[in-house]
Amino acid sequence: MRIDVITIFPEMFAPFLELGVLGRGVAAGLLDVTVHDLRDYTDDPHRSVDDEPYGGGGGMLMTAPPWLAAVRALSRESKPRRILLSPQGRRLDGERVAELAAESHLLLLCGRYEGIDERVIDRVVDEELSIGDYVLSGGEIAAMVVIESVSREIPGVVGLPQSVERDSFRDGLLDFPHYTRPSVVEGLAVPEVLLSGHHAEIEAWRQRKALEATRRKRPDLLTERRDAPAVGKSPCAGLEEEK
Ligand code: 4FV
Repeated sequence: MRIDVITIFPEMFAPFLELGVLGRGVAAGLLDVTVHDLRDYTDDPHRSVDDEPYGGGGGMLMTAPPWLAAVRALSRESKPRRILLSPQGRRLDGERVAELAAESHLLLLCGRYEGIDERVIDRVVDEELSIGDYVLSGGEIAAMVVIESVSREIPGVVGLPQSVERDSFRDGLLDFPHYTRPSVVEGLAVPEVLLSGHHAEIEAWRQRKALEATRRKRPDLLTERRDAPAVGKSPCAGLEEEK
């Protein structure tokens, strides 16, 4: 997968693209991410990218010409999915991440200031995407959320495929609790079943705990599931909550 990012702060991405699971995926060529400076697409000596909003209202707005030039320049070879990170967008969720991971080329537009001239959206944006109902000072962090979550869907990026398979939300449930050494922490022991070696019992216990955690922390996920068309055997079937 190819991902291009347009921003006025390209330096924000360097460490993010070098470290951890994502860094290894990029180094292994499983995804190729290129970050572009919007100012390289300005044609004035001051490389300016913002101006005052018509109609007043304070703050500055990003002007259209640099964005139109940048997006068109980066859309010549292949037709990327052109995504503006913005609070007006559809909320990013696991389902949309999986869909985006099936694309061959993403072009992520990171706004700053009060936003971008609407005519950029009219002319060269396929989709607006939001990471949440709050206002950031820039789209860069939202773009990183997209890159990180989509990269985990690319085979080989996350070492153990089953650890992605078991990710929260994968089957609409939150994750089950995890434990590692030491076996006792401040008097709190690891649940016996996990030391039993009985894989079927461990699996059943994990399913029960995942359901319990979802009911307690995100009951909305269960209503979503209940309304979703029944596909195959529901993992909740016969799983009475452990008191
Ligand atoms: C945002 C969000 C977000 C709005 C104005 C950047 C800022 C500034 N992006 N999900 N929430 N963007 O707040 O994606 O230009």
